[in-house]
Order: sequence, then C-alpha cells, then structure tokens
Amino acid sequence: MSNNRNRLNRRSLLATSAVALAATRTGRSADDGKKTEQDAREGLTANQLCPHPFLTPADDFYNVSRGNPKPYTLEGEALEKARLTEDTWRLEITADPFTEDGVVKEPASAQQEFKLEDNSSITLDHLMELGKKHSVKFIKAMQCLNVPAPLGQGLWEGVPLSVVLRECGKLSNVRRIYFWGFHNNDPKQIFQSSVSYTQAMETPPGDLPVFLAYRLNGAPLPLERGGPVRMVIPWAHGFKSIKWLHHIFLTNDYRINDTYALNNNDPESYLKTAAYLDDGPKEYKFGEPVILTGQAISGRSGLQRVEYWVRRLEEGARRIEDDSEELLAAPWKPCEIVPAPDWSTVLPPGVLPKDVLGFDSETGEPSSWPLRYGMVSYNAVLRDLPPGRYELRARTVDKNGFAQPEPRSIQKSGRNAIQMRRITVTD
Ligand SMILES: Nc1nc2c(c(=O)[nH]1)N[C@H]1C(S)=C(S)[C@@H](COP(=O)(O)O)O[C@H]1N2
Ligand SMILES: [Mo]
Repeated sequence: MSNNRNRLNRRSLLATSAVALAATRTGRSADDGKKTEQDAREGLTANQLCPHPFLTPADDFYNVSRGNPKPYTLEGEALEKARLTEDTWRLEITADPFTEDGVVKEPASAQQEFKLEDNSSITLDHLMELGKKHSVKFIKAMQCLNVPAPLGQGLWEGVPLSVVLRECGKLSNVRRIYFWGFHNNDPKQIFQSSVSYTQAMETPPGDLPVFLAYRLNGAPLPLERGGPVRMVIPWAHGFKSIKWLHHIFLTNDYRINDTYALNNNDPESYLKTAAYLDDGPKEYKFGEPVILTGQAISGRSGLQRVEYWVRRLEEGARRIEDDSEELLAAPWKPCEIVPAPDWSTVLPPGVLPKDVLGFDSETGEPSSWPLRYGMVSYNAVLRDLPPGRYELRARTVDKNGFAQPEPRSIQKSGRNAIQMRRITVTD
C-alpha cells in the first residue's frame, strides 16, 4: 500500500492539472504494469477520463429539500416575509427552559438571547461583520445519507458556530445545539438537526469547524442551496447542514432529536467513504475503450484507494450481493485517482489554497489528497474486453483498510452499496 501512496504523492507534485497529467502519463514509467495502464489511456481526453468539474456549480447540486412550497420557490413579498432575502434575513438564538425530573435537572440559559420579538435577532450584516475577522473557507462534498449519488462539491465560506455563540456571552447548562430553517410556519414541515456543545465549540487542530455559510464557490449562497445562510457540518451527511437557517436553539436535553432520526436514520452518522459510478454507454464494439468513471467521497475514515472489478456474465450468472463470496474474492484492481488540480484554475478569483482549511497555510498544499470530506474523480480504462456481457463495479478502500460497504454495512448510517454498470461488448 505504501507503494500506492508514493505514486499518488509523486503524481500530485508532477501534475498540476488533469490535462497536464494526460501529457505526463504517456509511457515514461519503467514499471511495465504501469506502462500498460498508461497506454490504455492514450488518445483519451481529460474530459473523457474525468467528466466532472472539481467544484460543482451552485445550480448543478442535486437538491434534497422538504417543504411545500419549497422555500427556494418563494418570490417577492413571500420571500421577504420568509426572511430569505439579504435584507430581511434574521437569526434567532434562544435557550430552552426545558427540564425533566430525574433526566434533565437544570434548564439551559444564555446571558444574551437574540429574538425577533424584541428586535435583537442577528442580521446578515452582523454575521458578515463577524466574518471579517473569523471567516473560514473549505471544500466539502455534500452527500445525502439516502441518495445513491453525491449531491455536489463546493467551496463553502462562513463564520464558525463557536464565534456566533460567543455573542451570547455566558452560557450555562447547554449540552446540545439545535438549528432549523424556514419551514412555511408549519410545525410539521420543520427540519432540524443538532450538534453537541463540544462539537460546536472545540475543533481539533487540522479538523474543520461547524459554521454558518453565506458564500458558495466565491458568490453569495443562492436561495436554492439554502441561502442567505446555511449551517454546514463538515463531517456529516447533508441532513445536518440545515438550509435557510433561522433559529439556533440551546438546550440541556442531551438526547439527539434530529428530524432525520425519525426515518430510522442514524443521526450521528459521519460522512461515509464511498465510490459512486457514472452512467455510460451500455454497448461497446470490440476494441473500443471501455471507460469507467466516477466520484469517490473521502469520509470520516479517509480514502486509501478506489478499485474496480469486471465480472463476466456467463450463461446463467446470478445477481450477487455485496457480501457474496464471489465479490469478496474477486480480482479487484486499482483505479486511477485524478490528481489535485491546478488550484488557480478551480478556486474562485482571489481565493488562495493557503487560505482554505485543509491546506497548509504556508505552502498551500492540501494536507491530504483526496481532501478530507471532499470528493475526487477516478477512472479505469479497459481495452480488449472480449465480446460478451459484463458487470463493472467500483468500491473504495478506506484508510483503515475496509472495503466498501464495510465497516458500515447498515444502510441507514449512509448509503453505501457497491454500484454496478452492465455492459455488452459486441463483435
Ligand atoms: N431547511 C432544510 N434544510 C435541509 C433540508 C431540508 O429539507 N430543509 N434537507 C437536508 C438534506 S436531507 C440534505 S441531503 C441536504 C441537501 O442539500 P442540497 O439541496 O444543497 O444539495 O440539505 C439538508 N438541509
Ligand atoms: Mo439527505
């Protein structure tokens, strides 16, 4: 495995873009196996090998939103009433008086609360003012726990929740912090999530803070992505990243009562390391290159490699499960992971890699590749598959050596099935 890692490091130093990479790839290696791999890619364009932009344009994210009407469809006066324009946006922060005999002894309290009713709620100007000194930026893949495709990857920017909570002065008996967004004033449409007090206040060095995002890919966060302000929880699946943020609620009730938990989801699940396959042609002529592409998310346990397996479908072949003997014992082979891009071509104008969390603040090099909680493209090119029917699969292996769907094979902790494409090669 260390071999594998060296190769990646060397490559990310050498190649500054996918295009440059395609040029460096053409047969300079002494290693024969490597050479065949390079030959397989000859004549293919960078776009064929990596059909995804590194940052997903804000409009191209896959949208997962509740509510009727959806908050992002509101216009004009309705949008202003919903406090979803830059001028009308307000954030409340209140403390929960809740106690329960023998369970929660003391109520939460805050020296200062921020409320609509007494005009003390926080404005976007106030938040941006905090941002002048404390703003953070980082690249994160958004992924739903229940959707079998990544939603998108953005450069998110905003103010850490810890900085906003300090505006409340002294807090007492706060163990959990809830947040929810606009939901049509209908309590049934509420969508809330939470983090523990410690998760909000204390970020391990090198790790990423919870924050209130107001920019995406260098522009104000659009309404459809949850603007003016959305919570972003770096390590979590999408359901923690509440859109159209309106309310932060401080409570001493330690029990996790996220909306998503009500549908049998694990409310504490971390973003999962997993590979997703792109669609592609179903039929190839013999001799045509079969290009397997996809995206992989580097979750909590990191990403060591992506592997593919070509299963030939013989007469009478059966459907197989992700834990079948045949799959587990199959000759999986490594995919190419597309190296780090030339950051000056993918980051918005004026944003330097060294200013982005997850990058070295002096050298501007990413602290890991793939980026933690980010997403990379991968590919494999198959030449000379004899005529026949095939199943193509891809899976991740995390930094602990677990191949997908392990170690989390329970689907409601994050969708993680091994994806498969069926193709036919004709004479
Ligand atoms: N207010 C609100 N926030 C929300 C949701 C919602 O329905 N309402 N859906 C959540 C879920 S389940 C996911 S996966 C992500 C999707 O984010 P996206 O639409 O920006 O891709 O938003 C989360 N935030
Ligand atoms: Mo989701």
